[in-house]
Amino acid sequence: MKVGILSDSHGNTRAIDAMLAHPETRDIGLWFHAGDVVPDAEYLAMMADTEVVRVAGNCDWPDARIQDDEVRDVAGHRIFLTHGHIYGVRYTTGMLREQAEACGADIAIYGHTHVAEISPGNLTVLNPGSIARPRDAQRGSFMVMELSPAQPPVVRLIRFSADPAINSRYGVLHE
Ligand SMILES: [Mn+2]
Repeated sequence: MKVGILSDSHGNTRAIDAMLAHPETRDIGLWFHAGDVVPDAEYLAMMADTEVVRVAGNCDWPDARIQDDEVRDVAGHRIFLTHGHIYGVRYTTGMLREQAEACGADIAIYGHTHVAEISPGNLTVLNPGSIARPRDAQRGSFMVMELSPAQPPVVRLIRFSADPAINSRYGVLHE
């Protein structure tokens, strides 16, 4: 199962359009949006015609239908999704890790920092960065993850720009 991961799109649907134009996104069966903002997750679900698991970020309006955390079982893995601000991720991912492990997750996804992270281990911790307002590079980023039962997740960070001229200058990086 191929899963897409993004966060912190902050209303930039042009960046979502550009992401969906990337060939890596064609066969994604499920998306995770780690918050900021939920309407973007709804836009993505409509444009990709795929379910998007979403959580509330600190920039999202309170909505009883949107939780702070979601837990989803996919292809033999348990994924914990949260924006991260309620776990203080700007300082440490310790509290986030504890909560994910308490849920029995082997993969934790968060956002909020706009800085991408891939930390493998018994608990794989992932932050896709921001597709709209990156703080770790000039260009935004998202992730694709291949999940198979009893296999560690295979994760790739993809950097791209919504501006085709910038992509042709730098190429689309796979990290
Ligand atoms: Mn945030």
